[in-house]
Amino acid sequence: MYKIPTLLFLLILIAGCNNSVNHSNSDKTSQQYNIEKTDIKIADDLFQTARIKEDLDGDGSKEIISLYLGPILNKEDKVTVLPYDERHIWQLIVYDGNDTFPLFNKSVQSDTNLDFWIEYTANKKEIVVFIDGENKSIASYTYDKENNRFVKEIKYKSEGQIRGISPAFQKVD
Ligand SMILES: [Ca+2]
Repeated sequence: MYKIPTLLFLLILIAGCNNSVNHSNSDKTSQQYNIEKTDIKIADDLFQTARIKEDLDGDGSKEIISLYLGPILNKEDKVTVLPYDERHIWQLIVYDGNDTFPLFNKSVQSDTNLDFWIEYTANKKEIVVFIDGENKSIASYTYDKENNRFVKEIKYKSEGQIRGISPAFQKVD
């Protein structure tokens, strides 16, 4: 007797949930991706542009977050970034002991810039990645302790390029 109304209620509930996901604000898109630990070798012709130590998973020891750019020419102690077919490679890697998590690993147009920083909220630490280039986006990466992986969430994305913006950002309180 109760099965059909219960099923109907569930179907309405599921339809309602889907509806709310599909009708997100068009100015802000939110997409989530899981980043599993993956063995990765850093190519010799990549240059480390930034390195931060932070305890992202709360186990008391700090992970290393490294940003690489390439390919480069390292000649007479002078490092030059070479556009290869008008493209650059950016890699953002989290090292946790022997585990590596490639948060970002892409070949992009050579005028693309990438910067990252850590945002501290009450109960989590987010790695925020800002990409300015053929496409620009702001994404956050948080550690998912239960599944030992990172969750990437694209907060904003757009086409076009920001010009003349200062590379130094400050958290807005
Ligand atoms: Ca840790």
